[in-house]
Parts: sequence; C-alpha cells; structure tokens
Amino acid sequence: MERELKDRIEILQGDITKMEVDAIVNAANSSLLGGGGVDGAIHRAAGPELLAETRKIGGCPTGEARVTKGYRLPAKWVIHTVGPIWSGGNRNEDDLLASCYRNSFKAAIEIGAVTVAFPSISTGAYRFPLERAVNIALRETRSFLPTNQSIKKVIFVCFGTEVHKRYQRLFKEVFT
Ligand code: AR6
Repeated sequence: MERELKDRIEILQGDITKMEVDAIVNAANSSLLGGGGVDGAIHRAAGPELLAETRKIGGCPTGEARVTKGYRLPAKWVIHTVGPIWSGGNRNEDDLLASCYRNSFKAAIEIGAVTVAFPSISTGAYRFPLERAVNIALRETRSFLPTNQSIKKVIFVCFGTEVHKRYQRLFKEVFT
C-alpha cells in the first residue's frame, strides 16, 4: 500500500508552466486576475484567454479552488487556488493551506484529471514558512491518495534547489 502511494508522487525541480499534465495548480490571489510569481508565469504562458475566463469567474475565497482551461499551456486545465497570506500562524493559515490542497484535489477529480502538478502554494509572496507549508502539502496528499484511485500522479514542481531539497527531505519523513 505504502509503496503504491509513493509511486503516485513525484518531486521535480522546474517550471510548472512547462508540465505536460492534465491539470496544473495555480497559487493565485482572490481576484483571480493574475499577479507575480507562479500566477504571472501561468497567465503569460496560457495567453490572454485565461484572464478573460478568470474575469468571468469573478474571484475565489482563500482556501477554495476554481477551474479554467489551460489555453496555450501544455496542461489542459488550470486549478486556481488561493493560499493564505502568512500573518504569524494564528489566523487559521494552516487549515486554509490544507483546504487549498483538499479543494484542488476535489476539483481535479471533477474534471477527470489523471495527472496533477502543484507549485509550493503560499511560500513565495505570501511568505508561509516553507517547512511548515511543505509538511501540509505532503500530509494532505498522504491522506487524500488512499481515498481516490482516479488521480495516478501528483507532481510537486519545485522552483529552485532550496524548495526541491525541502520537498525531498520531508517526503522521506511523511512517506516512511
Ligand atoms: N513554476 C513553479 N513554481 C514557481 C514558478 C513556476 N514557474 N514561479 C514561481 N514559483 P508565489 P504565493 C514558486 O509567490 O506565495 C502572486 O502574485 C515560487 O518560487 O508564486 O502563493 C499571486 O497573484 C514559490 O516557491 O505564490 C498572489 O498575489 C511558489 O511558486 C501571490 O503571488 C509560490 O510563490 C500568491 O503568493
């Protein structure tokens, strides 16, 4: 069982906009109108049709997720989720970040995605402590995967060596 769970996860270093998967997750803000970081990169790579679609959606509360098409991206779908802004840890940040993963998985099931790639939500501009965020990402995935068989591969796309090393180390702890 544990072996099978591990085989459904990949940790890579790279750019999520290049991923040939069914769905990539975007670390968006609640306007869904684009921004910097991975959000900016996804909007640039997808093209202006993406913004036109997110405008129609009209925003997304923190912890929830909304789906759009991927347009010029290799990915068919984009799951936009809004991570919490870190403000010390007493504003429900942990639960809100966990909800991002849970709601993104739920959205992925709804669109029939078999392969899904995640960035490290909230750990850039939103300043969530990396170790804590990576733990939440891996633990949510660890509890979700046994409940579902349709998603075959969850890929964590790490931007830079520091993030990559952190995922690799914590992966060994969470999936012992
Ligand atoms: N591929 C994968 N990961 C990336 C990429 C990429 N192309 N580019 C950056 N990252 P951030 P947040 C990593 O700031 O903290 C935006 O302005 C980055 O190194 O993108 O959730 C939104 O509009 C970091 O590890 O997202 C919001 O306003 C991770 O992605 C706000 O930032 C998340 O960093 C959201 O902040």
